[in-house]
Amino acid sequence: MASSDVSSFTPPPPTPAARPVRSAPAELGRAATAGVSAALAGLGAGELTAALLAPAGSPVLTVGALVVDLAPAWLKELVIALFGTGDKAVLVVCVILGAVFLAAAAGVLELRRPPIGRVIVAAAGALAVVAVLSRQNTSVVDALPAVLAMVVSAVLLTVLVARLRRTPAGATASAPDRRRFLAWAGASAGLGLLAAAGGQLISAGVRATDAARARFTLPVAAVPGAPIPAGASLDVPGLAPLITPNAEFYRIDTALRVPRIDPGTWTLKITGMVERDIEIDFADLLALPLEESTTTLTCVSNEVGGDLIGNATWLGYPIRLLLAEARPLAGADMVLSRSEDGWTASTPLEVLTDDRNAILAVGMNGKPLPLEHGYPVRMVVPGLYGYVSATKWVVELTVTRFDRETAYWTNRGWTERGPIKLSSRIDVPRRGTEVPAGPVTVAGVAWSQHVGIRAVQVQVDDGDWNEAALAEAISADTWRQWSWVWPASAGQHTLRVRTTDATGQVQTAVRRDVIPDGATGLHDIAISVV
Ligand SMILES: Nc1nc2c(c(=O)[nH]1)N[C@H]1C(S)=C(S)[C@@H](COP(=O)(O)O)O[C@H]1N2
Ligand SMILES: [Mo]
Repeated sequence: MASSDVSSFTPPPPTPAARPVRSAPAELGRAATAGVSAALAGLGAGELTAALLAPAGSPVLTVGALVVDLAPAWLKELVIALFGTGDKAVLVVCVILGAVFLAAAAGVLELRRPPIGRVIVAAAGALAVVAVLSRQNTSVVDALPAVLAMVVSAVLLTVLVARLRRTPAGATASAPDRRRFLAWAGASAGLGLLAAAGGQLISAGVRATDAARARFTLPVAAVPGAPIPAGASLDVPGLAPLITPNAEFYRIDTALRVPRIDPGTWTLKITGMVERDIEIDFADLLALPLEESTTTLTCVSNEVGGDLIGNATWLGYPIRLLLAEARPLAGADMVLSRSEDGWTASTPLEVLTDDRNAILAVGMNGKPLPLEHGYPVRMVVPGLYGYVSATKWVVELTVTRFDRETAYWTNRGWTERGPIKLSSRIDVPRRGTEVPAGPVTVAGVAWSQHVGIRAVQVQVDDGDWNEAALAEAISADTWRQWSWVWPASAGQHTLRVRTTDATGQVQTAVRRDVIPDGATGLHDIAISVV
């Protein structure tokens, strides 16, 4: 019997007459939902990327800033008059509402007139890229969040609208295709909102850190550093300044994003092979009698003649005094320091317990540590290359043994111990420059941290070594300036420098690469005298 046939219970396929239902408000609503969901996913991806990698590239904030720049003065005044200090929030809400409206339109158009929806997404993305790049101090990296937002939105818009087309018009809410579309749209929007919220949390942390650093005034040193003798600094233009300004101090680290640590939550743990675990917070540290000391930091990757070296006056607390409270156990020979972002350095325990100025530093040249130099707290250890000692953003010291633990760079082929090698550099005249014949001042720096410099000599071509005049020393832990007046004769010449440390060891001329424990060889420069 035909009437008992199961097929008679399935709804008939839509007849051509049913087609116009595609334009039903419900259908358009779903298309708008597709557009908005795709846009939320894209914006979330963009905001999270910005928070992680390129804070200057937040699509919402840069488009907002562009709107501010383009808005007529009367409108800005009106917004400020109406909303006061809430003006920024109003702006952000307006940008988001604008984006939602545009996204809904893009969804509808992508369904009805493809690919206009995608064209709208691409145009919005291009606008965001222009907004980013038109700001000062932004680079191509800052455009990444906007590009990513655009790509994610466009792909999801295509996917969602394709799903929508597969949904029979007028299908019930429980139809599988309908449900699948709603699941996709919901997941896109949900993940986007989550990512955006995550990005907000991260950048709120950033703002809190910056504000805390701005409010923080360094305590006065309980123990002032050795005074810097007037004669330590030579007045030679072009010579590296005795104290390196913070803004010019070399920066080396593995941090893609500079860690932002709220000093209110910062703590340092001393643990491992100790009789007593210790944990101190920032207020505890600042309440200790802080000491000032001038120490020259050097990177093991500094090539002969390179500039990965800088000298600063640090304010901090001796690590040996904290270790003395923790009481390292017999057999321990190393301290593994760890930064907030998981970087590690292995420092010989004896270097941190002898009487040198190995400190937990909070101040650099009279200022709180700059963010990129380790705010709020870093290690500074005279005599060792940075990779085995100068942990920035430090949060943990584990007392241990070299035969038990290894550190970030020692896992990558660099040696376990990293004493800084005796070295010297010519700063003036600059390599490759022309100087007039006659007396020419040659000057530079020499260093052998924690040992000290006894002499510097300069050689012209293959002639005799000439004694340079040494500037006064601050201490054995800092570099020393030197100068020599060269009676220069016309022609092409090579100037070469070498130094002798306080123990009488002469700097070797043997050229070695920076791997695995620091470069050796003499710095020379070619000069033409006219
Ligand atoms: N957290 C952390 N600390 C770090 C590093 C790093 O990558 N991460 N690099 C070290 C290296 S190799 C050097 S040479 C010094 C450089 O310090 P500066 O950037 O303040 O000059 O920091 C050291 N401290
Ligand atoms: Mo380094």
